[in-house]
Amino acid sequence: MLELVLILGDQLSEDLSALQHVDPAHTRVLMAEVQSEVSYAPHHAKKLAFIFSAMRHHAAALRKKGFEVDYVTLDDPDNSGSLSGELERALGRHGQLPLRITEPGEWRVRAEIETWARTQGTHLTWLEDDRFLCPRAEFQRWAEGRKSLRMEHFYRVMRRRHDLLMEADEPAGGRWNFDPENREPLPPPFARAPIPKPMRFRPDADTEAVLDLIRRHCPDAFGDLEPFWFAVTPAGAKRAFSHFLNKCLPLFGDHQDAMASGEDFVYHAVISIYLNTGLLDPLDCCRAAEKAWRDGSAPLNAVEGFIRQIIGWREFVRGIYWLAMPEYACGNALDAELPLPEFYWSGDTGMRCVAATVAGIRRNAYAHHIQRLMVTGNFALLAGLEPKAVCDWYLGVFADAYEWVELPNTLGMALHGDGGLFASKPYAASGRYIDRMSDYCEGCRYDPNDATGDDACPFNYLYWDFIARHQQRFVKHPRMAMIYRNLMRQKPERVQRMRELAAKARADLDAL
Ligand code: FAD
Ligand code: DLZ
Ligand code: SF4
Repeated sequence: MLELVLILGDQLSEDLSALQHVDPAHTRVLMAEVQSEVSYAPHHAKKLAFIFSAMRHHAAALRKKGFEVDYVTLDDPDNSGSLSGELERALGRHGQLPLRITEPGEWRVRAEIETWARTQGTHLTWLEDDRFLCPRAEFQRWAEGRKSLRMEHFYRVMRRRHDLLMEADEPAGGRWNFDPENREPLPPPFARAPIPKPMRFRPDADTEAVLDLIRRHCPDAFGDLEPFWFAVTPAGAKRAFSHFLNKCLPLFGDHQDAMASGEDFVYHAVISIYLNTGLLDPLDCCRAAEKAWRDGSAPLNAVEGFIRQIIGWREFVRGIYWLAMPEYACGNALDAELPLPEFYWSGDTGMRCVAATVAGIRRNAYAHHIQRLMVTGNFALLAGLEPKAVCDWYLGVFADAYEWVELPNTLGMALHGDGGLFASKPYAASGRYIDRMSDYCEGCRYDPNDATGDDACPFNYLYWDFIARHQQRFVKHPRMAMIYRNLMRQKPERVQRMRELAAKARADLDAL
C-alpha cells in the first residue's frame, strides 16, 4: 500500500525516522516551499535561501535513492501557500493515502497538520524525531517531580548515557563542567593570531536558482542575501565541521564567552544551522570532538564546553519546550511591554556593542551565544521589551532559529519571561560585563565606567533601573542578595539619577 511522507524544511536527514523501514516503491515523498512558512516569522533572506537550497538538494538525494518526490516550489502557480494546502493537493494527485511524518520541531506546525488530518479523516502516523538524543517522553520522566529543572543535572545523565568524556563512571578530568575556564576575553588583535573564519561555499547552480527565487518572492526580507556561503548538503556541512575541529576547537573553550569587533564568529563552530536541519548529526559531532581530545589535538575545557552545549543545552531546551508548550509562548513574568526598537533591524544606534551585533546578524544571519544573550538579549531584558516581539525577532533573524530552540533560549534564558522555569535568576548585566568580555566599548560614544553622566553607558543605568524596578520580585533571591545590598549602598540621588536616565531612554529607545 502507498504511503505519503511529508518532509519539512528542517528534516533533511537521509535516515529521518519517517523514511526508516519504508520501501521507496511504496512511498510518495512530499516537500513544499510554502508562503505560510516563509511569513510566520520575519526570516532573514539567507535563512530562506539556506532552507530552500538544502531542501532542493535533499530532494535530489532522495530521488537518487529511489524515492519519488513531489517537490513544490514557491514558483509553482498552483502552490496553495500552506503545508496543509499542499497535503491536500498531494491527496488530490495520489488519492487518499495514509500520512507518515516525523514529529515537527514546532508546536504550531504539529497543530496545523493534526487538525488537517482530523478534518480530512486521513490516517496519520507521527514518528519520534530520533535525531535528538533524549526522546520527549524521557525528558518528561526526568522532569517529573523535580523541584527545579537544571541543565547541569540533565547534562550529567546525558554524559553517562552516551558515555561521552567518561572515565569509567567518573567525568574525564575529575569535573563535569569546565565553564569557569570558558570565560577568557580575547587578546588584542596585535597580540593574537588571526582567527580562522568558518568554511565558505560557493553557490552551485541550484543555489543560484534559489537566490533568484528569494530575490523575486521576498525582496523585502531582512538581511543580506549575498554573499551566500552556507553549505547546503550533508557533505558540505561535514567539511565545515571538520574545519572547525581542526582550526577552532582548540581555542573554542578559552574564548567561548569572548566578543570582538570585526570577529563575527570568534572560535565558534557555526554548525547550528546544519544540526537543526539534519545536515549534521549531534552525536557524531560530539564523538568527533571527544576523539580530538583523546588524540591530544584539543584541550578538555574546549571539548567539554562544546559537548555540553550539544548534549546538554540543546537537548535540554528542546525538552523544556515540549514540556511547557503551548502556554510557554505567552510568558511575560516581568510584565515587559516596550515595542522592539527600530535599531534591532537597522543596527543604527550609538551603542557600539548592539550596532556591531546587529550588523553581523544582517551579514550572516548569525551571532554567537554571548552576543545573543548578553548584548541583544540583555538589552531587551533591561529595557523591558515585550517578549513576543523579541522572540519573533530572534525566530526570524537567525538562520538556525526554530521555535523549539529559540523560544526557551529567548523567553526563558535571556528575558526571564517564564519566571525562571530553568534559569534561577535573570542574566542581567551592566556595561562592565560587555567591557570585560569585548573591545566594543573602545570607541563607543558611551562610557562603560559611567552610569549617571551625559555619556553614561545605557546598559549601566538600565541595569540599576531593572534591579530597582523588580526589587520586590528578586530581593529575597539568595543569588541576588549581593546585588540588592549594592543597590542599597548607593546614594539615593545617584539611584534617582540612573532611574531618570532609564525612564528617558525607555521613552525613546531609538534615540540611543
Ligand atoms: P557553538 O557556540 O559553537 O556551540 C555548538 C553547538 O551547541 C551549537 O551549534 C548549538 O547546536 C549548541 N548550542 C550551544 N548553545 C546552545 C543553547 N543555548 N541552546 C541550544 N543549543 C545550543 N540556538 C539555535 O540553534 N537556534 C536558535 O534559534 C537560538 N536562539 C538563541 C536565542 C538566544 C537569546 C540565545 C541566548 C541563544 C540562542 N541559541 C539558539 C543558542 C546558541 O546561541 C546557538 O546555538 C549558537 O550561537 C549557534 O552557533 P554555533 O553553532 O557557532 O555554536
Ligand atoms: C523555516 C521554514 C521555511 C522558511 N520554509 C519552509 C517551507 O517552505 N517548507 C517547509 O517544509 N519548511 C519550511 N521551514 C521549516 C519549518 O518552518 C519547520 O519545519 C518548522 O518550523 C518546524 O520546526
Ligand atoms: Fe555597549 Fe555600553 Fe560598551 Fe557602548 S559603552 S559598547 S553601549 S557596553
